[in-house]
Amino acid sequence: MVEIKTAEELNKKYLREGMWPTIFCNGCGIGVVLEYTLWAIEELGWDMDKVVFASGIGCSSRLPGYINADGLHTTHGRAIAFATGIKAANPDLNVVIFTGDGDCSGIGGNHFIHAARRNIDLTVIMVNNFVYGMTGGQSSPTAPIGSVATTAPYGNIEHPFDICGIAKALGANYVARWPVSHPYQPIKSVKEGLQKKGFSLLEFLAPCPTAYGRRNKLGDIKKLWKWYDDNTILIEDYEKTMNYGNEKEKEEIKNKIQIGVFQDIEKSGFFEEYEKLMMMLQEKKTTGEKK
Ligand SMILES: Cc1ncc(C[n+]2csc(CCOP(=O)(O)OP(=O)(O)O)c2C)c(N)n1
Ligand code: SF4
Repeated sequence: MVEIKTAEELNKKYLREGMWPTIFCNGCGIGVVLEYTLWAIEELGWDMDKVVFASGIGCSSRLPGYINADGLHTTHGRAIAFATGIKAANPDLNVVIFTGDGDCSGIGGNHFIHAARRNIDLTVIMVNNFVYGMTGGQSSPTAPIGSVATTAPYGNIEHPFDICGIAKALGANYVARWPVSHPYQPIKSVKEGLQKKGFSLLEFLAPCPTAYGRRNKLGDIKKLWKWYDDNTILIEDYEKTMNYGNEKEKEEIKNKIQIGVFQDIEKSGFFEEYEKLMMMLQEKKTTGEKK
């Protein structure tokens, strides 16, 4: 096996060069989510013939098209439903979903909720740029209060959807959130999510300079990327400050977005339970037992 050391080598191994250039604008965070995912797959040494990528519609949902592997570019919000079918029919495949915040928490919200509740063995990688990017920047369910969008010209008045909080509450086996501005922890976390049996959610906070940063006056690309460092805090640091910090310290972090691993458990998933049920019924059939 050739050892991959640089991003160029990584791209050569995993991407479809014929699909270049990508549709992504300068400074967009989506490509970085792809890089982190590919580094994680490379480090795991996965056979790409055993991986299928599924996506819905949106800028982030274009990702499977760039990867030299089987992929399904489905309809808006429905990637998880298609992915569930792929996994049910081919349990040996690793099924990875790329989705946007609009795709996953808006139009596909119900699919997300029930796949997490059933702990279906899928890895969902959600690129959260706070807007419906591809269609020009409408406010999405994850948009921060006060953020400006084409549909919220005076600032968003809705409470944002905490996708990690929901996945955790529903008992998904692995739940993590990272900004794309941090390289190492996210790659480690993607590896953990990919390997985990049951439902995994990796939420990536990613800049969309075109439809979000510009409208919210977050500055040039460099400043916009720094926003993600300045406005996020590790879960452990947040809890430490909230428990032991003084009032000023608490005030400084209270609106920051928490990042890190929110849940890492080993709960039995839908397919494992289904398999057990089938075996039990088969046994009853063999022994002639009625109930
Ligand atoms: C059923 C349906 N409704 C609306 C659209 C229009 N549409 C295409 S992409 C998109 C926005 C996607 O936003 P998001 O999922 O946040 O991804 P991003 O583009 O920000 O990566 C919308 C609303 C569509 N294609 N299909
Ligand atoms: S519109 Fe936003 S999300 Fe879409 S490619 Fe451009 S920067 Fe990225």
